[in-house]
Amino acid sequence: MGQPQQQSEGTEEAGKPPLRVGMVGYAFMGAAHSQGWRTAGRVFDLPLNPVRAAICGRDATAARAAADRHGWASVETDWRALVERDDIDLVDICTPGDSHAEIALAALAAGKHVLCEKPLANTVEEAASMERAAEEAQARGQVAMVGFNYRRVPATALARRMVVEGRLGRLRHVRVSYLQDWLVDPDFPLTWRLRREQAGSGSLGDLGAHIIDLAQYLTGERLAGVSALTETFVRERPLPTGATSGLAAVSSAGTGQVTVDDAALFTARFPSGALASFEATRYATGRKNALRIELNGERGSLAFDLERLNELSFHDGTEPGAEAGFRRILVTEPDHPYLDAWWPPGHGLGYEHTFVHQARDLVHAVAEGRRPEPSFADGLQVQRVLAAVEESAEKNSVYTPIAV
Ligand code: SOE
Repeated sequence: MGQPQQQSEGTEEAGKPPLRVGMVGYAFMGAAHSQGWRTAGRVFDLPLNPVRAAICGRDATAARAAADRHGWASVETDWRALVERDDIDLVDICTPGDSHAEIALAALAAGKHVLCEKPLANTVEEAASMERAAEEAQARGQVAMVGFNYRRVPATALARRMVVEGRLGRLRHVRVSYLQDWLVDPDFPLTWRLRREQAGSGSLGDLGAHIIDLAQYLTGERLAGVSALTETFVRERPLPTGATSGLAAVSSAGTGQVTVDDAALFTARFPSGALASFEATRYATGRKNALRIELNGERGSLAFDLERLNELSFHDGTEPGAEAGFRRILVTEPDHPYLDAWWPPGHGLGYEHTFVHQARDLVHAVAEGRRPEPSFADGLQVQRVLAAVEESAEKNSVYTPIAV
């Protein structure tokens, strides 16, 4: 192990220097990121050619299987060895949050670019140290990005464009929720996502982090303060047997304590005066991956639902009242973000394409030595909002300003 065992696909792309990726983690997010690295250079004309150089996981057999399945050229079982390899340019961190800081700091110190899954870390302190290291590394030409992939849905990118163009005018309301239902069954086992020491928090960090980032990205503002409620509905769950993959797991005899929130609700203020509401839960029976956001401004409104991700609803408040109303924009056209490189007009995309777009944008940032978006500074700021939500919830919803 340690040396490439085969040429990974795409290494011979004419005239393009390689960007040799080493990925830590091979479960759900590892598979999603693999799709991104595999496809980005085939669809988009990139300045560098992403090469799936090495995948890393503690279980050698499982990591080898993931390498074969997703086209990675070699396998490591110790992330420290991966990070030190001379033939790796970028380290992609797809592990649970408790290892993000250690891996990212080592990778930046070793001169690598870094992509880190969300939330950036499990605590503000960890995230702050990562942000500092990323800033120093940026001065050396290294880049560090956090994986808030929902910025890369063409419809959300279009929404941002329309906000910047002033189509909504001054914003008054931001209404966001991220609803899933995979914890409704009280016998669903106690996987790492339900343990504070591994995941940092529950629905809040897993789903809330996405909608905080998306709301701040779309508005172009950072939240000023929050009032929050959190709840853990099922406090004890069966222990899982063996490895868990993605959101699936098998339970065994014995139970353990759930140490994270099951749901988080909070209201918030933006500095401009706009009011926001957020809801993150894994108990919304029947809602599978319903990330919804609505923006109401003086001139118009926009609404998006991830379960209908090729659509954006727009109400143009400047139209004559008798004809005005929400209309559906089918975000499948070449002049929409990312879509000129894909299929003929009218042909939609899905969840996995957000990871392709993420890889595309990161490759451009690396080639240009430019600070990518979302940066580790953005990830740190989201971490501060998460901490403020927890603090407010502990104090029975007391309004808690976000530390700057
Ligand atoms: C599970 O809740 C999960 O996979 C999250 O961890 C991801 O970040 C989100 O994109 C989909 O749901």
